[in-house]
Amino acid sequence: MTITITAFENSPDRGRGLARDMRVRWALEEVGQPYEVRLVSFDALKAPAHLSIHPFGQIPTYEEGGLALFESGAIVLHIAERHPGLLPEGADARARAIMWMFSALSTVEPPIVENAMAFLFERDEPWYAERQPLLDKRVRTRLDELSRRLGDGEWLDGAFSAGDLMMVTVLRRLERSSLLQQFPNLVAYIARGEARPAYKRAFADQLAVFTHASAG
Ligand code: GTB
Repeated sequence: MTITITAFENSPDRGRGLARDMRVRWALEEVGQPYEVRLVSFDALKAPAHLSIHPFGQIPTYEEGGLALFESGAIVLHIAERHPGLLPEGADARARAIMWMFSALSTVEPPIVENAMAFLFERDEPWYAERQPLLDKRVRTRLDELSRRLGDGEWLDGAFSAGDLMMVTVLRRLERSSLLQQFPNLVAYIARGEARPAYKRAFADQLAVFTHASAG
């Protein structure tokens, strides 16, 4: 059955692989599942056809036969549960890998996104200068806690899992931030994720979309 995901026709990240289709592409590459990509414009995201799949009018979505999913976490978990390679065999280790997926999405990602959104949309507001140190602090606290837990480990819990895939994609949003540089083990952790062949294939494919869009 063909797998089709959606991605931005013209991603505002200009090919940096920061939009959330990247984690789905990476997961599919890790498990060796071929997939097709339907590119969606910003207008099409809010049109009835896309809203019938994604009620919030966003990317990514995932379609396979009669199944249609939205939410990158649910999609990556679905892929990891159906195909070997992203979740450990043992039930306890599997539960912990899923725990790290949730942790990436619900504990680490929110302060990072909040900080990025404030910079993008609120930096001209008079109160931004006062608020910004607090936003940085919230991110730094999470990075500090995560860095302590990772220590000198290669991955978060034994072998590479969907938990690492999710955490690396979340942390990549900080790639240009000085906050991340204060935690060399997290910088090295991200680099290990990015060095995986499956990551490289996924990154190249999303970059090709941007290159093609900007040439056309
Ligand atoms: N919780 C959902 C999930 O995990 O799937 C969030 C999905 C989401 O935020 N999708 C964004 C979207 O479709 C794209 S990834 N936005 C359009 C809209 O809401 O109208 C977020 C994103 C966008 C751009 C950058 N960037 O330019 O760096 C990074 C991340």
